Amino acid sequence: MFDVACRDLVGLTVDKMATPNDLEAYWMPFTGNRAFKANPRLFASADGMYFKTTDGRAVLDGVSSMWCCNAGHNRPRIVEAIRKQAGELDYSPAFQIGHHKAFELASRLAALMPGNLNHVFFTNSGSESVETALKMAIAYHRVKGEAHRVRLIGREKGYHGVNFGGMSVGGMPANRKMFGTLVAGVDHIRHTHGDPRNLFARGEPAHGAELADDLERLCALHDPSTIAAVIVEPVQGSAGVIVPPRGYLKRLREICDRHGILLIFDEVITGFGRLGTPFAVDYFGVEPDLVTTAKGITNGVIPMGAVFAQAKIYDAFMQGPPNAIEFFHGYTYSGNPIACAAALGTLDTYEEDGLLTRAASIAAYWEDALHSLKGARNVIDIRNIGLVGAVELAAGPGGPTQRGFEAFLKLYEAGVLCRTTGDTIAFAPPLIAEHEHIDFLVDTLDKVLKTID
Ligand code: PXG
Repeated sequence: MFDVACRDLVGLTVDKMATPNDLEAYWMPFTGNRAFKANPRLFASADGMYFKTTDGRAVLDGVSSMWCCNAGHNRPRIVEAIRKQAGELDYSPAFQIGHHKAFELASRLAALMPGNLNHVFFTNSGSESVETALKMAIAYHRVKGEAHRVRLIGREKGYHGVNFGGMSVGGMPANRKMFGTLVAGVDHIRHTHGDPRNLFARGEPAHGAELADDLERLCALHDPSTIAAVIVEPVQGSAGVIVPPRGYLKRLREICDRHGILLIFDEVITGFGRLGTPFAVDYFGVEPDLVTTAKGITNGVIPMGAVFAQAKIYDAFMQGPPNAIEFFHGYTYSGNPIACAAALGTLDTYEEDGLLTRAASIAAYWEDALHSLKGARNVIDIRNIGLVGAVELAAGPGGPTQRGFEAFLKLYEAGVLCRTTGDTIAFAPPLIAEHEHIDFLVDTLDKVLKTID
């Protein structure tokens, strides 16, 4: 049974499936399992900008898969690094023992990040990076003698992964509503989406910096001395590419400083070149206290995440007897050798191809191409920054998500992979994208939109 299922799944034709149960055992994440299994979409291989489906069609990767394959697919340095590492040191304990590549990687990452963000804690995903950063923030205040700072503030429409902390500070209702009371002591500032003056804004919208002042409302409500940290995505990704109003993030930083609150940037999507700078920290010129990353750190190829902490945070923990554990946190796979090798191969690739800044040189072309869809059927907003963008459709007669999902399916059939959230179609092509890829993506979307009622 297993052999049959495997052979058919990798054997390029789904219609040869032995029984419908061949797809049954796998409970797919964030997927309509029954619809998918009735009509599966399966990739067999990937190279550069393209996937190949099991029935031999090319699909342009319009969203770096899940916002992670920033250098495109099948990059030789990454493939070779993984292969070599597996035969050399396949695993090494993460606690009380080290290996060279984890230290080398942490140093290289720290050198990429501006300012004082020069200590790196390894995780295995964006969700784990977020949990790690939230725990660091609360524990930091405690080791500094401010154990009263325990509250965490997120933002409406925020996405910080799916574990309990990240879900609690997250602000996407569907991701929260099934899961009980979540973590206590969490509140949310308002999101920045929907100001009609910002519709079809190119890059950072002009209006709404004052929405950052909503943090003052929560400070007044809870007493700022009870707040440990505020976490935001510099650009909200999952909620549909919501670009911060000009000046908004600076203002958030100022308010945090005023009240001794740590600021966490969740750069799981914006990190590693997405905005045309290595990190959003560079793009917006705002230095948070902690930065969470994942995805592009290994080009998506091996699970890995990293939290960047300012020296003042690391230093605050380095007290007590030197052999005492300073931070009771970590994962079996923190700094896994194969993940480190993949990340080093990824950084080499980014450096050799200049990818961490390449989006800056293609952003204007991308912006013009995407905004050429203004006026297309059902399009009510278009947003972009760096090499990321979204086209928002009005909800259809079947309710929210109907048009969005139809667009996703039709784009896939027409050879373009996107992500949709509600009725927003999001794109974040690999940073190796050329004009011809952008043209194909936008032309295909244009054609698809004409077919959606
Ligand atoms: N923070 C942010 C900002 C994210 O975008 C996570 C944390 C969690 O990462 P992990 O590695 O635990 O999944 C994410 C993940 C989408 C989509 O298209 C977005 C993510 C993942 C999958 C799909 O909306 N973001």
